[in-house]
Amino acid sequence: MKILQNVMEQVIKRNPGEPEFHQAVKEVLESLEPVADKHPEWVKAGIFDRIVEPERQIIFRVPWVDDNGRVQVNRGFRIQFNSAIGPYKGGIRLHPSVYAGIIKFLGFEQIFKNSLTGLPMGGAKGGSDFDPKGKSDAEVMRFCQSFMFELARHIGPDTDVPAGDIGTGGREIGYMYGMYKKLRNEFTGVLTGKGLSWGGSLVRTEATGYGLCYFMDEAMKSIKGKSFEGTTVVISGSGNVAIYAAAKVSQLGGTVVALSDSNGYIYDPTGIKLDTVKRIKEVERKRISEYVKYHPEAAYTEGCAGIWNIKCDIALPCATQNELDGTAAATLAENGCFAVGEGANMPCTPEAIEVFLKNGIVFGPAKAANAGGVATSGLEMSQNSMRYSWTFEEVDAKLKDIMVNIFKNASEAAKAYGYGDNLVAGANIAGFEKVAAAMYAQGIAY
Ligand code: NDP
Ligand code: 2IT
Repeated sequence: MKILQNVMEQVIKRNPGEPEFHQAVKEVLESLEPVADKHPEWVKAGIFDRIVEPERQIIFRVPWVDDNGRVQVNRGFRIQFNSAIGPYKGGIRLHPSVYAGIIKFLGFEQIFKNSLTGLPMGGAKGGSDFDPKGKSDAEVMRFCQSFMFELARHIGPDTDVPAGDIGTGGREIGYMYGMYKKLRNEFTGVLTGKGLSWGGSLVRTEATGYGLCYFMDEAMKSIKGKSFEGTTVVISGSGNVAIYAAAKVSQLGGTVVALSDSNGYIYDPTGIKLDTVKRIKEVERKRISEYVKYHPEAAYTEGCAGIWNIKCDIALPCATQNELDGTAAATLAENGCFAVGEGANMPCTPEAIEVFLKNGIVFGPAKAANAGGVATSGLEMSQNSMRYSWTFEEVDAKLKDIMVNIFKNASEAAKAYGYGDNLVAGANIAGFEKVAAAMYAQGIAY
């Protein structure tokens, strides 16, 4: 449709040199063609033109002092993309690759993901080009405090509620929360992923990985009559999402044989021992290569891309964007892989997704499949507002319900618009329709 092509051209013109953002927008707009046909009133109200332009973009200086007394300067971002259905919500990424294009792609995807959860949350993302790797706890603390010193004035429990992402876990959320509280003199639910003794929710740590497995379990069951039971599973990454996806796969009867980090991957045909991985990654903060010291039956290979050559039934990319390309997808298909679930955000390239869809592989797109993290953040916000805590079982049951519902809504939307079992289109449409209706109802002032 000409109108959506014009929107895409405008995005490229306004956001030059930001290929990740272009990629994320292109995929969504392509899915939305039949929605634009069905809703000329949304086209007329400029919903498509408005939804690709962030409501607000904040870029700021983050100065801090390293352990040698030297002043370091990083760049901080918070992109508040859309608040049509609730306060802005989304994680903070700390990684040297962070620039506006990464935060925009993540913030844009977050709009639809948050909508899919069924909870009242708008879309945002933040971060910095700060690299936590190799930094002392004290350096990480000084960075986080400086970052929050500026960010605090732009966020609030009813305005914008950040959380974790790559490089931001419990430690970083703690340092940021401490600074926010000091600046505002308020104990509120302004961040999620907090510690359990100071307002955090049970299951938030496990939520993204667990949710990914709940989603894929439902999708495989409905589309192929299959489950995790007895399968061999390859998972990339070895951070928060990868570790708890691996834990849930084991609980559901599958065997995880590989994990990775940005240096390389481990292959343990007897099944990865997760206690060892947790100790190496969560406690010691070391490289995944250490694993073979404790388990000599496993092999370590330098370079992370080769992980997709391992024969498996199910692949769960849980590291970073564009980590699985068309060639890797073709290898997975040839090796008999029947399901792929995106734990990371946009880990599969458009060429890879095409291979999966053409080969009838059950494909769970990130917006739907990894929404369990932010959904449980939404549950943390609810508990904070009530000043109450649900049990592990209560939160886990709600998470599972939400993931099953996301599958149902994405699947129904795909079918309703003639996309069959294409959950990419289904998730984009189901997520979009709710936000578009809210924007339409609220008028054109923003
Ligand atoms: P972590 O920081 O805990 O772990 C990230 C993992 O991915 C590490 O193993 C890291 O390896 C690897 N990785 C990061 N960047 C790269 C890169 N450029 N190339 C290769 N490997 C890389 O982050 P999370 O587990 O929280 O996040 C992983 C993915 O899941 C991200 O895409 C994130 O946006 C997404 N996500 C996270 C959610 C959450 O709740 N945390 C919710 C939904 C999605 P190394 O240590 O070598 O850098
Ligand atoms: O990509 C994501 O959904 C997250 N990093 C989690 C965001 C959140 O607010 O919990």
